[in-house]
Amino acid sequence: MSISFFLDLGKNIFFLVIFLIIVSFFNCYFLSPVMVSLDSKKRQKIFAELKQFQQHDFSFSSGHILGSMCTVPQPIAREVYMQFLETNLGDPELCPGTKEIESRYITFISQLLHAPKTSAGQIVSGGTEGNITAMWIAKQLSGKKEILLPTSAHFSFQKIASLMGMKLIEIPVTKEYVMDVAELKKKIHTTTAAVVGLAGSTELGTIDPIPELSEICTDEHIFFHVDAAFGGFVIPFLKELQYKVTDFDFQLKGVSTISIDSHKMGYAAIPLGTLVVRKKQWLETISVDSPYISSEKQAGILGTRSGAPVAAAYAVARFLGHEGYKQMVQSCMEVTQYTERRIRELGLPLVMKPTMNVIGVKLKKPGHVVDRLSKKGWRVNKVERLSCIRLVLMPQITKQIIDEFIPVLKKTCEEVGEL
Ligand code: 0PR
Repeated sequence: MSISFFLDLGKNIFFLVIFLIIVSFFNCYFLSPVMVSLDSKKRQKIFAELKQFQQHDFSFSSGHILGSMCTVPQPIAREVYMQFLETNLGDPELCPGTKEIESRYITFISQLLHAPKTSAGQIVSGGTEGNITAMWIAKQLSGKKEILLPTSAHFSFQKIASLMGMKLIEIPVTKEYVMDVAELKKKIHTTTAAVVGLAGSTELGTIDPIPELSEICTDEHIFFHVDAAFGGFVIPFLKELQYKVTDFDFQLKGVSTISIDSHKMGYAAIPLGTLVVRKKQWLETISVDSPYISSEKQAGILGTRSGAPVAAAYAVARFLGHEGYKQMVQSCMEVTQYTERRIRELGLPLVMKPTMNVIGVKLKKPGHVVDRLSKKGWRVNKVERLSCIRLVLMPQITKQIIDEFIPVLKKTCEEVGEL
């Protein structure tokens, strides 16, 4: 072999090495190591792996989830959620645009609840955080620790008691499953920090006698929180649709705070709720100095929090508008009445006539029915306390789905001796 061959080879190797150095410099400089390594094969592998896990999940779009207070979000929410994925409302100066969306969304919620001009809203992750925040304010304002609440209250209050060293005093419910006002009156004391009323109970969707509770709390100067996590997006529209429902919002002057969830009947993506407080200055009682970020003070529990669910919920509200929500509630109620009729026809009793789109079906052993239904691909909730199963007729549930479900429920009840 001639010497020129070796010279050429050396030259080629030299150029190859230079080329590789340039490529690796380009990769390190312009692309992060993570991006470089995420080639399409690796992506596919990761997606396939995740899909395997996801296959085990029940999905709302299947129509087979009949016991959840959440729903498949309105399609616009999905797109907007992705668009706002990197926003952080915990540092509002980084995203003044998203902050503006948040304040517009709070205005929309406040108007829905007839909040006064003095009010303010605090975005929260859902009903649990809404209740915690409300009770935190009540504790700060009153310096007291006792919470009077119906036996039907959501279990998030147990967390509140544990977190804040507060004491829960349970008030029995009447035979209509709402808080017994006479019993409440007996329990009010100088140590009472707050009264809690439900506008859409978890188990049956009942509404406590909020107007009477409001009056009592006004007279006694007691903080009154309304948990409207579920009913907040239902009751205003039921009223407009001429259903007879109890008043629950800020038009009642004793109402101090209301929590309302967008990820339930607000048709938005998880996690999102709002706590509206009657007086803006109350938020100062749960604020701390936040010297390292753009806002001087930060109220509430969370620090870093995504703007994505807020923007998504705002888009849903803009898309549906008041009329859209009203139609959605109307159609949920039609499906509820249809379901009620079909269940009664089976010979199964209901716990009570539904107030909103939640039905309790009385059973001897609800747990057995729930387990069997689950194996057959249908999800409903068991409520052992009331010896019933709970169906929540969310927007994705149609009469056709109920027609599919009823024969399965009938057969299941026959198998376990309920029918
Ligand atoms: N207040 C009330 C009246 C509620 O019903 C709930 C939740 C909360 C507060 C707490 O809300 P977050 O869970 O958003 O913090 N009620 C639902 C329930 O227990 C929660 C839920 C939703 C459970 C969807 C299961 C499910 O698939 O049914």
